Amino acid sequence: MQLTAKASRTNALLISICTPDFKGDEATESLAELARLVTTLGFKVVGSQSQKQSSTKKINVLGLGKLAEIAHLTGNKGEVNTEVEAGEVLPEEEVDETPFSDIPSDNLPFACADVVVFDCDLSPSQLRNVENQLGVEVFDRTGIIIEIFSRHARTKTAKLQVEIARLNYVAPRLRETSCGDKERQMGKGAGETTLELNRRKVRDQLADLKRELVSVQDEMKGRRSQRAELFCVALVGYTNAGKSSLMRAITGSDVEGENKLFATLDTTVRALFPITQPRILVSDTVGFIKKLPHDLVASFHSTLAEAHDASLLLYVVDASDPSFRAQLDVVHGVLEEVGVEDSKKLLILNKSDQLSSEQQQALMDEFPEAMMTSARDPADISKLHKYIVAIAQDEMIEEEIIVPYTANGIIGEIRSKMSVTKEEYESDHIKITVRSNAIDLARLKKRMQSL
Ligand SMILES: Nc1nc2c(ncn2[C@@H]2O[C@H](COP(=O)(O)OP(=O)(O)OP(=O)(O)O)[C@@H](O)[C@H]2O)c(=O)[nH]1
Ligand SMILES: [Mg+2]
Repeated sequence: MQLTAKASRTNALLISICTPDFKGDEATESLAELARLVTTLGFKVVGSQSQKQSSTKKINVLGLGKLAEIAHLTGNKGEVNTEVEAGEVLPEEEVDETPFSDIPSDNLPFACADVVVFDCDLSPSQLRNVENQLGVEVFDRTGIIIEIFSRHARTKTAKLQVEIARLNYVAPRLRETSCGDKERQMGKGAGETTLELNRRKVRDQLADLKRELVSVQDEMKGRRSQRAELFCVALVGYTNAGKSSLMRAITGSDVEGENKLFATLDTTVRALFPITQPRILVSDTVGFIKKLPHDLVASFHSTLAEAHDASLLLYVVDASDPSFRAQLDVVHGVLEEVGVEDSKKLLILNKSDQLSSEQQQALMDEFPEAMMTSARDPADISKLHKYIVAIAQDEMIEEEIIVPYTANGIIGEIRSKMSVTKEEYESDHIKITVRSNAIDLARLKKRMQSL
């Protein structure tokens, strides 16, 4: 599925299905997040509807009365089937309808919603049923997230990963819409239906993309192993928490940070600035979200490999967002799923400039180990820089090295790669005390033996 509606002129109506497992604040916050996702795509949210159901699995998702109501809001372009189909569970559980939630209702009555977006995942047949009856495009949460990822992917790896996830999402939907179409087409094999042809095309495309991805990933692996001996810090966290902003501030780089969801899809690696000896690397990673489609999690394994290799993980949260605790759980969940073991970690309560001093104090009482920052405050950035340097120093070993004056180039190499804490000049050698990681030290000793 691809968004065909023209984003700039698209009015979106959001639908929330509240179930016994998904209701109250959780459902309200999730709907607000869906509104942000939909806005990120350039749609205009014109309103929302929510309904209580026992599950999200009904063939029409909504009760028939609600469906007719929504059909009205979308301009009655489809045909609501009021006949109850064989096997359909009657909507007796359909109680306590909430006509409108607090998502923008200023445009109500809806001029007409052009698309309807559900805050849950729909099966291909549910999508088709609702679409037929409403006569407008219908999206589910995963479809919207995949579309955002498709639009924001910049590097080859991210594009390949997202395209694989998109095709996996599209494939079953393709099957449904092509069902029963026996028409012959160019390129079809003997006896092959359009459905089979389309399936084969997707399969071939997926195989090509996966092959390409493997070769790109091998390259990335090579680059990562070259950096293996350096101390690496990874910024991880929920989308929009401020990871890229902090990254930009502590590395003096121009990494993109934007007020849109999933601004970053590619891992960027930069050196901590002001530069340290040896260099410390910082990587910015893809942001997470609740109900991140499984395929996307899988496809971002390699992107998150940076976090996997990091010696220090900075968990960034937007402390001004009341739902940051739940967001942090999501981050822990995804990192666990991709097998990132917490090496050392620091919780960063970001966007502190949005909090009163009382709120800041309460959070520090709740999270005494955390660091409170505003990516906009140079003093906080310098505090974070110092913290990272101190942790990196802790990881290092201090050692005294005797370098004869005849050992050409070695002194320069030591000074450029290691942190020198003391130099004593003797008659025929220099005694240098360095702090360095074990790998660099072992390499240096080997090189000196061969002199
Ligand atoms: N007020 C305030 N805004 C911040 C702060 N840090 C980041 N922001 C804003 O929050 C928005 C999101 O910041 P990003 O740095 O793009 O967030 P991110 O975590 O990289 O987001 P993704 O790439 O989507 O995962 C931007 O509009 C930033 O300007 C902060 O400390 N205070
Ligand atoms: Mg970012």
